[in-house]
This record gives sequence, C-alpha cells and structure tokens, in this order.
Amino acid sequence: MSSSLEGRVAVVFGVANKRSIAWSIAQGLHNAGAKVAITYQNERLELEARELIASLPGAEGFMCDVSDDAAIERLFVQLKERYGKLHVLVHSIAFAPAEELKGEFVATTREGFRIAHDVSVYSLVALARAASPLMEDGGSIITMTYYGAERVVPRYNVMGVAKAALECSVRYLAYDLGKKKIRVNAISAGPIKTLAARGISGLGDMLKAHAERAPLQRNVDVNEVGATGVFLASDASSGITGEVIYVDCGYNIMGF
Ligand code: NAD
Ligand code: 0WE
Repeated sequence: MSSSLEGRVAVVFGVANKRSIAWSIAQGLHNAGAKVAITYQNERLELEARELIASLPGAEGFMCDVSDDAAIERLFVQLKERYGKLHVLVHSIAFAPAEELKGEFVATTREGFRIAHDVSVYSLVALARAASPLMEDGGSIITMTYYGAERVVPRYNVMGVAKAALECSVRYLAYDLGKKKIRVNAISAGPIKTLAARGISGLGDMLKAHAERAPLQRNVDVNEVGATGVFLASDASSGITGEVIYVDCGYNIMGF
C-alpha cells in the first residue's frame, strides 16, 4: 500500500493563515505528490491565502463560503472544469458566534446553535455530496474534530454539541459513500494555537494542563496533524472509514 499521492487531486477547505491546520495538511498532501486546490472563505482572507498558495508549486486557489449552497455549486463546477476528477477532500472548518464560546452552554441561543451546526457540520454533508460525483476512482474525505464532542470542556459549549454531530455525520457519510469506495474519517486534534483558538480565554492554561496530563507530556504539533491527514488521504489507510483518529499525544485515553 502506497503513501504516495502522485496523480491525485485534493481540495482543502479552511486555510485562513500559515497556522491553520488546513495549511499543514495542504503542504503534506503537496509533498506526497498531490495536485492541491485550496479554498478560502471570503475576500478578507483572500490576500493571505493567495500568498500561501503561491508558495506551493501547482496549487490553485478558489473562494467558497460553505454556508452558501450556490457558492458550493459554483466551486465544484470550477473544480470539474479544472481537474476533471477528485480524490481527496479536507474539511477543516468550524464557526460559532463568539458570544457562544464565553458563558454557559445553557445560554446557547437558537441562532448561535443554528450557525454553529450549519457552518461546522452541515457543510461536511453538503461538500461530501458535491464531491462524490467527481470521486470516480473512490476517494478520502477528512474532517477535523475535538475532544469537547465527548467530554465537557468549559466554554467549548455549542461547538462540543456540533462536533458530536460532526463525528456522527462521519459515520453516516462513511456508510452511504462506502459503496463508491469513498472513505470518510475525522482527526481529533489536541489544542493548537491557531486563529480559531487564539481568541479563547484560558487557552494558555488549557495547553499547559494538556501537556501535563497527556502520556507524551507535551502538546501536539500542527504538522503531526498534517501527517495524519496525509495518511488518511493515502492508500496506506485504505481499510479505515467512519473513524475518529486521535492526534492528541494520548490525552483522551486518561481517566485520572
Ligand atoms: P483556523 O481559524 O485556521 O481554521 C478555521 C477555518 O474555518 C478558517 O480558515 C475559516 O476561514 C474557516 N471558515 C469558517 N467559516 C467558514 C465559512 N462559512 N466558509 C468557509 N470557511 C469557513 O483554525 P484551525 O484551528 O485550523 O481550525 C480548523 C479545524 O480544526 C476546525 O474544524 C476546528 O474545530 C478544528 N480543531 C482545532 C483545534 C485547535 O485547537 N486549533 C483542535 C481540534 C480541532
Ligand atoms: O474548534 C475549535 C474552535 C472553533 C471556533 C473558534 C472560534 C473563535 C472565533 C469556532 N468558532 C469561533 N468563533 C469565533 O468567533 N477548537 C477546538 C479550539 C478551541 O476553542 C475552544 C477551546 C478550544 C480547544 C473554546 C473554548 C474552550 C476550548
């Protein structure tokens, strides 16, 4: 079984800047030989994304707001025109309104709940459906999750509920798309200082506690997540689907 991605086409969602988990996975896929398409959310993130894309030979950039069905449709028309086929899709997107990640979960608003699930969960279903006709040779779909899906992490709140729904969606998508030889898996990463984690109050304390309790006694490096993304994209993981793979230095196995 080869870990090479030579001749494969990958589309990566969720590159905001050089710290993004999606950027580490994109670089890994490129280094393994894949042709990489990178999408960014909007004009505001375009400039920074374009600079990164220019540093990956052969990579191309496309805009796509995943809360917009028409934008998803336009993107896949462009991808079909440009590449014909698709082998790998990386979904590295989450969003909840900032207020929802501050107080108590019991204060979650209807609109905050809706937005968190629309952007962070439904988008995976919509992208998987749009990508599957292009995955003629089979494929690999990868999303990003977090331990707050299973255990209470104070202030992760509605994102924890959304990640639980995301992990369950991975299993249902894996069942539906298995017959087309499309695999669907999630990577559960330990806390990493990215744009999405920076604004979080108490992140420093969380990183410290994580490093103290994890069997490997350190925090996870973003490139360890990138390498697992490459593994799940490649034929080296051909028997794995519907799974959540932990890249958290072992934190999740501990009871005390
Ligand atoms: P990031 O801020 O770099 O990435 C989040 C991305 O989501 C951004 O690129 C943003 O543009 C994109 N996004 C948000 N709304 C969007 C929309 N409507 N349309 C298109 N794109 C949209 O942060 P990150 O930490 O790399 O997060 C990536 C994924 O990893 C998320 O799913 C996150 O939940 C998950 N994750 C992060 C950590 C961590 O500690 N950083 C740990 C585990 C899992
Ligand atoms: O999934 C995430 C964060 C996702 C996220 C981040 C933001 C910040 C900016 C979703 N929506 C928003 N909305 C914003 O306005 N992580 C796994 C990182 C994270 O976030 C936390 C964490 C950790 C870890 C929030 C509270 C507690 C821990």
